[in-house]
Amino acid sequence: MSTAGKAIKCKAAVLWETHKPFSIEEIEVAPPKAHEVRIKMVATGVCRSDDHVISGNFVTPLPAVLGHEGAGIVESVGEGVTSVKPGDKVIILCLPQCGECNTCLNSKNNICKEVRLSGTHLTSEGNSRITCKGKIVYQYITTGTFSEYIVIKEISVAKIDEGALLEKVCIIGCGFATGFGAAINSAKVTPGSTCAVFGLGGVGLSVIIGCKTAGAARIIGVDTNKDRFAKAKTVGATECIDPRDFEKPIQKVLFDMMNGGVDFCFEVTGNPETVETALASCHKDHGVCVIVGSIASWVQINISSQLFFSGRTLKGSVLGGWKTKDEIPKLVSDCMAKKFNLDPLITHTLTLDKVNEAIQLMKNGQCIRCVLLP
Ligand code: PAD
Ligand code: ZN
Repeated sequence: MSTAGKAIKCKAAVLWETHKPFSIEEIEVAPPKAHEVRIKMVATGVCRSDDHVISGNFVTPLPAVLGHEGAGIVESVGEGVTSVKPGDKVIILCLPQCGECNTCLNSKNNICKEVRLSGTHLTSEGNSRITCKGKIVYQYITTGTFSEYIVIKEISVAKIDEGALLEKVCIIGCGFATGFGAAINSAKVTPGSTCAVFGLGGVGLSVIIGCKTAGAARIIGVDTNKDRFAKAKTVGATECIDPRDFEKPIQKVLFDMMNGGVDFCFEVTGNPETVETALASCHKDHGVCVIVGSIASWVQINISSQLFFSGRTLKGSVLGGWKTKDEIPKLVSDCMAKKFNLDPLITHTLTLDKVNEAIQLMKNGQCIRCVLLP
């Protein structure tokens, strides 16, 4: 029997308060309104940005369904939806592409104005299509993929190849696209160059894959968790170092190793202190430093003015600079064409009801990406 036009009762992982575990709740997902799409989620990755909400580093209205890195199948569509239809395999875009705002019309930008206008809310009415025990449950960054069903705007979803393995390609929705694009689009890593990547989680390892794809000659992985080194080398790091193994500050180590610093450096730990370190690790005349790690909005960063008496560039990068609706499906096709391999990044697969275990594995540094199956 068709579920179109009716509310769907299903399970989701709801965060009621920060610093507390998720509870698996029965929720009600309303039918999609105009320009909205209801999706049956098939797989969703767990990203550090979800944990930033639990720990209070990202402030978002609660209760909420978190999760923003997912893939699924369209169940039904609201009026006026033209780019997807029921039965289509889709990837969730945690950064929308409305195609009409100044950002979307500018080839150099990807942070669609819709993400700022609507914030965490799904619609212009400031709503969510999810309720639990009669209360509105917000959808984190308009997505909320830790759920069996979600309703999102058409601009936040893209059709992908029929043959795509959703359990795998879901991580392209955030972690992979973010890291890979930071190297390819934001830094524009050049062939034969030298790179350093601070933080070897799912995002940092994806930066390494991007640097390798761009033809970098040396890629140095930097992490305080040595368990990450073998994996970093599998995906393309030429060497890995732990800052705690040196008496000198790590930026001096990299300066000496690389004759004045690396050509491209990436901060992917999310620590405010590492921003200055990563910038100082860049070549003083031409180094480019890209900040990928997310830092709480109220944190100020201290950077020595001397670092700017140089030719260094410091820049940010959101979701790898991709124009999401146009380009994320192409990344899925590239994955299917084996242009890159996501297997080393997915270390765990669990059912959605094990979401708290997945968060713990991430916090303990035991997993790279855990994919949850709703
Ligand atoms: P993760 O926690 O899996 O990986 C972070 C890694 O950094 C771990 O391996 C840590 O051991 C390592 N680390 C922590 N502190 C240090 C340190 N001082 N020196 C060296 N290594 C250290 O996270 P992730 O890969 O899922 O995400 C990384 C960051 O990227 C995180 O802050 C997340 O919120 C952010 C992010 N940003 C965007 C974006 O669009 N800019 C998108 C997605 C994620
Ligand atoms: Zn993410």
